[in-house]
Amino acid sequence: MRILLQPKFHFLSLILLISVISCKNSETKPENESEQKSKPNIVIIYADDLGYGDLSSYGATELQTPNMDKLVNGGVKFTSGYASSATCSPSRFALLTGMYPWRNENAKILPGTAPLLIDTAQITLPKMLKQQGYQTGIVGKWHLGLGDGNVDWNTQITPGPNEVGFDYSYIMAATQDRVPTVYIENGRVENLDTNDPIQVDYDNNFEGEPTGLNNPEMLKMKWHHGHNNSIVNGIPRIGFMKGGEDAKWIDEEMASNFLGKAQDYVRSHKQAPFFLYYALQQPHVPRTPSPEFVGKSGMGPRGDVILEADWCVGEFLKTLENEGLLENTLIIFSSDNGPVLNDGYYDDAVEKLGNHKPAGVLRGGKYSLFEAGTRVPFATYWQGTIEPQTSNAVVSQIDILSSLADLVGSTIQGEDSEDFLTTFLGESKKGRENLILEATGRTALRSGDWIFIPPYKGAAVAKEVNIELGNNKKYQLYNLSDDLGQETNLAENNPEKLEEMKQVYDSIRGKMNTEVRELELK
Ligand code: NG6
Ligand code: CA
Repeated sequence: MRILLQPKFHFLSLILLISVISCKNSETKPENESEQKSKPNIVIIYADDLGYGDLSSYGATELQTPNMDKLVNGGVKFTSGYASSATCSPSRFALLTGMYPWRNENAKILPGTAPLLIDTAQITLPKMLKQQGYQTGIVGKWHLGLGDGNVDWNTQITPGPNEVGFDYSYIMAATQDRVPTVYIENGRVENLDTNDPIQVDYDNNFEGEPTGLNNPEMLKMKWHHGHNNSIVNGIPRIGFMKGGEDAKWIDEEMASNFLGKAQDYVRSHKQAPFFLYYALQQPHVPRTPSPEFVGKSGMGPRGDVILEADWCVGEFLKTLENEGLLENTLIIFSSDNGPVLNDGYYDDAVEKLGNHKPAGVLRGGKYSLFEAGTRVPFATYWQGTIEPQTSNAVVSQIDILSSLADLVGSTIQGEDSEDFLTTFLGESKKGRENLILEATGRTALRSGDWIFIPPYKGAAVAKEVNIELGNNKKYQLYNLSDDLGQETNLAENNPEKLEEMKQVYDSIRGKMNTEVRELELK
């Protein structure tokens, strides 16, 4: 039976209807179906630096990503799904808090020693779900700071994910290219030998310790820009670290290690509703595929780790299936920011790219205010509940908090988070009217099909990564409906539209912001 929904038909009413129907056929339906539909397991699979064009379901022809495609093609495929930001920490902050990252002046790419970015009193996605009876876990990349800024890595590290709503955490502190290069489980470094304590410093090296800069002979991967501090597993990193030999991760095993922890979490928490934030570390640098994936893409390590990430998604889905949970689990799949090729190591990402277009038709990439910085693969999948479809609704990861609150019966709303539950479930095509996009502290506005970028000084292109940043001393205005690649700046020919966009932008972002910036440009 196909139930046609009025736009305002609420999802919970649908559940009621379904439960009434299922009562009549009680021999074929599980008794707790209504409970399962309002409190499904929730999984967010979140990739790191995966671009809008990196998936075959988003148009890639040179790479095949069948497992991610299963989520995208089997659920709602969002064509205008956004991360809040063009870099990691701000996007993760927004995902977990439902708040624009530019409201928090510390929401920038964080070093491994940064203090916890989320206030422990702040409402978060896992806290909200916990209040509704969920078990909550995170496995993978954190990059939201830990402790108070003066962490002793050899004792309990707190506050961290466990203090902002996660019952269970198995994380890397920052990024794969930043120290400390260790796994942290519930605030404790895994496999730490207390006789070999860990020290971390982002300013000064520890005496006598080799670095990428001074000891190129020790490197199996060469640095291109940055990334020339401590050497771990032959890979030079950002930041200095001493000790903790037994605790150091092996890069090539990271993907399967995180996968195993995510699978364990599902198996051991399946009795009651759970929320798992599975934050993949690929295809961020350093790109270190496991031996099975080396050379598999023909595109060098970046392509190989995308295939490996796809495999991880497939294995993870198999676990849900084998445990009988696929029909009772809402999966949200996305990426924290757009793609980058050379992000600081010589790894053939540029040289072996061939015809692949990591950003698809979009302009820019990671770090950019142009579309490819923040517009990312974004899909919601719930077998048996969400009908496969494509949606052009503008949605942001910021909206996940309020939307999931609606799903599980919470009244909590994130400060900037809009409730698009019906859109995420494929029952409506309504999206945001306005969305502020952020890239390394700068902001732009999407309103309808229009993009407004205020003037910014600074380089037009970030040379080392070879990405157009979106900076221009003039106002920029693009109409995405016929110019998805943002080639034609309509600002001068459309003063009225420009003014309208400026007003909306100022009303959200604050007029001060515009005035200060314009003054700086003079
Ligand atoms: C940059 C790093 C880059 C990457 C990025 C964070 C240099 C020169 N570049 O500062 O390699 O680590 O930070 O990426 O150090 S993110 O996806 O976590 O935001
Ligand atoms: Ca990232």
